Amino acid sequence: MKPYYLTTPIYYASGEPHIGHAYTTILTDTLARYGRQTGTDVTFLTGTDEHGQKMKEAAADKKTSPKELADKMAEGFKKAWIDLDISFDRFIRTTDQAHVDLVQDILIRLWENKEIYSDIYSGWYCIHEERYWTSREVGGQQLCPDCKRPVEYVEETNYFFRMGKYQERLLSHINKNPNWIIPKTRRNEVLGFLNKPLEDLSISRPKKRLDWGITLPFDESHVCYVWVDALFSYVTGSSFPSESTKGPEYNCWPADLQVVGKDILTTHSVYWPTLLMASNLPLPKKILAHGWWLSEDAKMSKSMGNVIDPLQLKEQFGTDAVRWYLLRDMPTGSDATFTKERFNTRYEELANVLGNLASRTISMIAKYKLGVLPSKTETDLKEELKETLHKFKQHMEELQVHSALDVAMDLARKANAYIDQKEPWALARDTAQVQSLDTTLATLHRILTLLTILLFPVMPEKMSELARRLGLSTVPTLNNFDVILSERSKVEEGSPLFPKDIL
Ligand code: ME8
Repeated sequence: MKPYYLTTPIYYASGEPHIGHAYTTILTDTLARYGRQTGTDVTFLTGTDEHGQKMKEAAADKKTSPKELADKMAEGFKKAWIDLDISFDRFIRTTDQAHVDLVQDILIRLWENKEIYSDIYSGWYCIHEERYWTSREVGGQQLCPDCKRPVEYVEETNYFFRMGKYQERLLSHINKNPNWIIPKTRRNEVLGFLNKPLEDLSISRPKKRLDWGITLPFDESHVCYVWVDALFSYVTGSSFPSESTKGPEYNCWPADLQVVGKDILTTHSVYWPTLLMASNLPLPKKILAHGWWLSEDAKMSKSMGNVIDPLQLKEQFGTDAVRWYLLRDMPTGSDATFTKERFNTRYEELANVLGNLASRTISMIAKYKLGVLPSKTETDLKEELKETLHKFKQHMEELQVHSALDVAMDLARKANAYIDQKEPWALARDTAQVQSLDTTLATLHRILTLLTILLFPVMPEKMSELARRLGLSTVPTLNNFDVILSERSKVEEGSPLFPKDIL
């Protein structure tokens, strides 16, 4: 069976990783970890996009070569993802030889099958967005409609991919697969885009203007357009080289899920599937286009100079607090504004609801049961647990991570209310209530154990710590929950899981 293959965009290696990149990567990581917890074999790809004009200019600015800059930045991205506990299986770089070979193979195939032709291109080009625009799109002021920078006029021989001829096939695919692009609002945007005739796509740049890219195998005076090069990295990344433990034949294309920001939805839902159709390769099964992190209502981006460094946040508050805030505060698919106040509110929720539940439960088990609960104790709130699990799974399957987290926190709130209602401290004073005390504490322990499972994909470090304090050998999975619970040992008290003095 092919593993469940999911990808993040490959980020431009011309700039440092910022909170937007971190969000996409943490979101994908959470889905990957959740998949593994449900027993799915998961392969998770991320990487860096290292060719193109932007990269060349960034290198020139830094007085280095594009390759040297790419080497440095790829390491920086990898380190950032390791620091943020991202469990990627493979990191693809578009300068990897295997990728260059794959792109050239595909281009030859497309050229021989007459999917590519040469023509003169005249029009406007935005270096920053690495794309051409029509006169109508750039308007009288000649500004890029996306990044608002001045565009330049170019007239050059170019190679074009016959994208237009796939318009009907693409439309029919989108219409037949209502969940191929989610959320619905984004799907509608793509359908709107496809209402107009789909033009062919320029897939080359003359080397006299840009020499930093993959050479076209049928014309050495051109390099491949950076987006075409970058998109195929998902295919390169799906096939693992022979030194990998997974063996030489291992290939997990098509992707089961491609997570992208809404800024790059057209490239992923129009350019990409049509290129795949022309290459006789299957389409990804699903594309999730999430919203933007904004800073005072503007998109957070390096060029706007309003980015937040996720590693700095991590230094101050710890990895899990950053992961939690980003996933908890942004409804998957919509925009959200990053503020320190929201960060604090979400962190306080962790401390007051989950941290409080954990410390109350563990200290009561330590105090009243010398740290050990009798095995096979009856538990309450069975329906609530079942309901939580059901809803949590449903939200995760619909990729509504924030709603899944909401459901988990609701259970923690209910458990706190259950403590107040049961008053275990009163039960502990009455010898006739031993059974009732055991049931209450076992219920709380069971709920916390379930919460370690549900919240582990978002907070792997803290939930591992909580599982340890609950006397569990490891964070259970949804499949071995009862086994791990039955093997629990003594609970361990400790300092608060989410100390508030860090805020
Ligand atoms: O576009 N909020 O790379 P890139 C949320 N190399 N997400 C954000 C964000 C924000 N403010 N800013 C960036 C590229 N992102 C190409 C991709 S893929 C074949 C090639 C995230 O470095 C979001 O996922 O500009 C967005 O789509 C991506 O970073 C763009 O990263």
